[in-house]
Amino acid sequence: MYGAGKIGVFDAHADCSPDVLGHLHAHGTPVRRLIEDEHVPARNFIQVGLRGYYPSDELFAWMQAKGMRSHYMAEVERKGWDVVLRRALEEALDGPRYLYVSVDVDALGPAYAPGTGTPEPGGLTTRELFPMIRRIAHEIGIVGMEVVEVAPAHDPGYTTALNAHRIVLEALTGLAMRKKGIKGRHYLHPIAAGSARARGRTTPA
Ligand SMILES: [Mn+2]
Repeated sequence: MYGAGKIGVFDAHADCSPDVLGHLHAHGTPVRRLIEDEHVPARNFIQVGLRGYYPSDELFAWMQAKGMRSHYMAEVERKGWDVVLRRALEEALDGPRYLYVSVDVDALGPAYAPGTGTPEPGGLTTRELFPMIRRIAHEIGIVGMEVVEVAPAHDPGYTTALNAHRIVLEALTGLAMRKKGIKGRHYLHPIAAGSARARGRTTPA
């Protein structure tokens, strides 16, 4: 229906291996397949949250050569979340009109999402990810989204399920704001955000 658009991916892993133990279709290969089979141009892939032992130098080189736009946690460490968030939002606005968002729950650190197959320390916090998802849905608009890699068997405290659920709600909130015609960047309810109180109002205007 929408054709080849853009894909915004939140993930600890680049998932662009040519194969996993000889298997072409495995959880570490989908990005490679999408690009090599020309479903989505590489430059329309925006990745946020990459870290850990992956990718290898070889994959680094492949990703660079293809022109993927990848944001590693090292970039967050160096430049701060606000800068990376702004860049990723700009990239999401660039190019094709349609944006699909894929959230691998392991983009969050294991403190926020222990229930996943390949947890990777040092990830995003919920306070970083939630506004990002809401802002993408509101300011850029999305045609679809998914939250993947929640593993209930490893999630005894429901932390991962709660946060995965909230990721979806943040996206729905952004879509609702868009539908309602709320304009501007990083809109927050003035009372909830403290602005109304700062002006001496304690009840809704
Ligand atoms: Mn992952």
